[in-house]
Amino acid sequence: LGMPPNPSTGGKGEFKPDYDAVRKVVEELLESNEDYDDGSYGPVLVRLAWHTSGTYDKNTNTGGSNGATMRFLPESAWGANAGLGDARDLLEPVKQKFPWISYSDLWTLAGATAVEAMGGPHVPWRPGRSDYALDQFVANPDGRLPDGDKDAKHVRDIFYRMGFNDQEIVALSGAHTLGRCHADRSGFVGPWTNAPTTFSNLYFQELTENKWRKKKWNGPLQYEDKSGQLMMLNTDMALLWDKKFKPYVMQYAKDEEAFFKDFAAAFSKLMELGVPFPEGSVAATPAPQK
Ligand code: ZEM
Repeated sequence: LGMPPNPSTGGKGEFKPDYDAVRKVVEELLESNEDYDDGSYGPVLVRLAWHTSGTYDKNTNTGGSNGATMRFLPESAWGANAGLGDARDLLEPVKQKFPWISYSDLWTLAGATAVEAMGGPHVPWRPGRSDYALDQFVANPDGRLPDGDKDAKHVRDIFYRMGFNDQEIVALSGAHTLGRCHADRSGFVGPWTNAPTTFSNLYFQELTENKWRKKKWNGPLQYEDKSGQLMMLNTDMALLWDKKFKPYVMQYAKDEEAFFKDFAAAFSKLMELGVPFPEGSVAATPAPQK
């Protein structure tokens, strides 16, 4: 606390950043406001970690979580990032408490912490991101994040650009077991599952076992189940309709262990895209023995 970030300038007592202490404070924040959505900030923190990372373009090696560029306009005001101010604001006191951590490390660590705290797998995470100053980078163009009303080709265009394959795309999409859509953020409405604050493979079970039909309303194209309570985006349905995506959807619906393992690997990879980890930095810490 209040210690210099660089061990080499830390004087006699060597400074060791305590990332577990950061995790603990994030965990305490998750259910600190029972009036927020379904009672947890977990889902919106996972979405922050995803959107800060999902700007990555492997062809130009631009975008990604390094830099925490969502602190600045225009990225902070992209339509795709609507509502993520809640997540950034929630983490601001954590940044104040641990000034040595970068925003980019904090936002991704919070996402990894939230997944695990909500009952999901341990997501391998390592530090090493730094925050760009405003004059240190070229702003990412808008349009790098996916649109929910589009098709499988769009989903592939977006995720292949980051360097993911079909299996990883389906695994990552399982994050929609968490949280909900908000009319005032994306225009879509409702949760994907009846347990939006628990990380599980329920999203895939709903996708494959429930009956989905177009919602009749004035809002954007989305699907609803018979109860009208649960929803799917067109991009969610596309996973079921696409011959190459579907086998993974079926597998994850049946095998939660396989989903957890593949999600943890893909989410960890997502949060590391474009991050210049120092030479010799070991691969992200593996899951602890349980
Ligand atoms: Zn989402 N996502 N997402 N996503 N997402 C929303 C909410 C959440 C897409 C999408 O358009 C939307 C991934 C992939 C894709 C989460 C995690 C991850 C919402 C609702 C939309 C519209 C936003 C709102 O109104 O608040 C599309 C089109 C995707 C790919 C094709 C991936 C990958 C994710 C993580 C690994 C999460 C956790 C939420 C819930 C947020 C909340 O506040 O409850």
